[in-house]
Amino acid sequence: MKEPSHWDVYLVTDRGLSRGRTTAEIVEAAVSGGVSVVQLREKGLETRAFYEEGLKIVDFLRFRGIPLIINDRLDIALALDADGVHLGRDDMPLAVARRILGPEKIIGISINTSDHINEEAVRLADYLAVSPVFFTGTKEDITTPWELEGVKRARSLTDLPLVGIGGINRENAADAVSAGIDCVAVVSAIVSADDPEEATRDLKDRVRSAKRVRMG
Ligand code: TZP
Ligand code: MG
Repeated sequence: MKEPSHWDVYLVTDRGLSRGRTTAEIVEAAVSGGVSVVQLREKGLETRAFYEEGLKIVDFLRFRGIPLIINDRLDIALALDADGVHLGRDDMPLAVARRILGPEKIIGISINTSDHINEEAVRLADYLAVSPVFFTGTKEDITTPWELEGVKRARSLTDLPLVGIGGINRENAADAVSAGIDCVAVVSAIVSADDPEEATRDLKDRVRSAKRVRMG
């Protein structure tokens, strides 16, 4: 199930921005639109509620071969037998997470500066999330955006798959890919869209065409 290099569109959930639709409804729509991977991100839930949210989507995704990544929480990922975790700079150290989860699970790590890419533990990750690519109001504690020049720099520093997150939408997704992003991760561009299925499909089309151009 390790295929981050083939991902195009990565949905990161946010119940608060979903305009009254449940996370399960958003996930189903995104899957119909061709999403490559889903991250369950629940900043405000206690352990039990987070686990129960995961239960609502884990079998649906597994049955369709779409990886489920859990934000921050290794314990929840293990409890659900999810496909992996996404770790930020304040979460479990990558080497420890890899020891606990083993070689098969997917581990993604957020990269906020070029220095982060050069850290030794980074080679234990399956993908790097270039974060944030652009300014976004979705996450409060963002660092300075990479912008497209920064993405090009990040691309030159690693061969690992690069997931871009932060302020990506249908207008700029192709630019992010041309600069070196392999997969666009979005919250609001899907969860807040009038039609999350159509939004996913459109993002996917744009990412795939930009990749075709990049590959020549
Ligand atoms: N990590 C870095 S930026 C971000 C996260 C979770 C939020 C991205 O949200 P949006 O709405 O796609 O800009
Ligand atoms: Mg985190």
